[in-house]
Amino acid sequence: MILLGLGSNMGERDKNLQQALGLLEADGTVRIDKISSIYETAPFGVTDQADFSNMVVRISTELSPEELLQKCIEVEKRMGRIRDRHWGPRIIDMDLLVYDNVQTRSEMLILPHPGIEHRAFVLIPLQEVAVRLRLPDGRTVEEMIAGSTEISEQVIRLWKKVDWDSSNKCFV
Ligand code: PH2
Ligand code: MG
Ligand code: MG
Repeated sequence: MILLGLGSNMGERDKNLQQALGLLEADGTVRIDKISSIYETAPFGVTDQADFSNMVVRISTELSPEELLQKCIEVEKRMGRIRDRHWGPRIIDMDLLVYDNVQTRSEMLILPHPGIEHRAFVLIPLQEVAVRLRLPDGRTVEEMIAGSTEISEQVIRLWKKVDWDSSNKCFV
């Protein structure tokens, strides 16, 4: 199971998510299998910035984890993302959360993503697309949500339920 987390808090947030998914699928190396609803979430970490739209998607690809990360960075660049402030406002952010059972800790890429268990904006949408997911330590998504007070303190609300139309590369 390969999972990506997407977020946007600049411009037309939902359109940005849609455009990112379209670009991700554009060259045929990535297929989107399931997408979560879009959630509106309070900024986490750096809090003096606008609310985010966040979602999680499950994909299939023959790309390696490093190639997939590169692809995500390319999409972010094509959409005009400028990396200035760490954790600051962004048009689009695409994070590789889980890649099958791969565990890695290189300078470029940590898998599974170390933020998963701390972030409601990842765990709540994850429930929709990956109920059966277990992290390498055996924990399920439900257990991570239930076992954490920090998660229940984060502000997150269901914003839009959407489906993905692969042939037209848009939300329906
Ligand atoms: N991403 C961050 C930092 N804080 N907060 C929310 N709500 N959603 C995000 O996607 C997000 C964040 C760094 O990538
Ligand atoms: Mg991120
Ligand atoms: Mg990122």
